[in-house]
Amino acid sequence: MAGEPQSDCLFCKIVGGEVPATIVRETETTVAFRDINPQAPTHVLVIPRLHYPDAASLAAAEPQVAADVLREAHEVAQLDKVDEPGYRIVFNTGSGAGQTVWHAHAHVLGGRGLNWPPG
Ligand code: IU
Repeated sequence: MAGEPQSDCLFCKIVGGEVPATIVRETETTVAFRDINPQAPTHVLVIPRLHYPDAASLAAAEPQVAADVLREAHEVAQLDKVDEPGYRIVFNTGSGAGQTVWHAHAHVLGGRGLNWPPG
């Protein structure tokens, strides 16, 4: 059921402590951890503790938690001191956009020049 932990979801296992991750910050509603395959000096994933398959379904069902994810993304950027000159928050949504893990997550990327348009 939406919002419930999924036994086959890697990020639910990280939330549950069954799979190790390099945790950066935790709140009542979110967990932030370093991406296992970093694409920038700072590459942190911020996820809701609740399982929703993507950012859009999270925002529709739990708008406050979606806002928590955004707030935490900025906290992480400040913690890693990449908030200046700037950082990027990415929600890959759908396989065509490169989404591979079906538990909503924000990528927080910073610490190097970030091109636009993205690849
Ligand atoms: P995507 O937007 O769904 O493609 O992002 C999934 C991310 O999860 C991707 O950057 C992976 O490197 C990352 N990741 C991870 O940090 N730890 C893991 O065990 C696995 C994927 I599988």
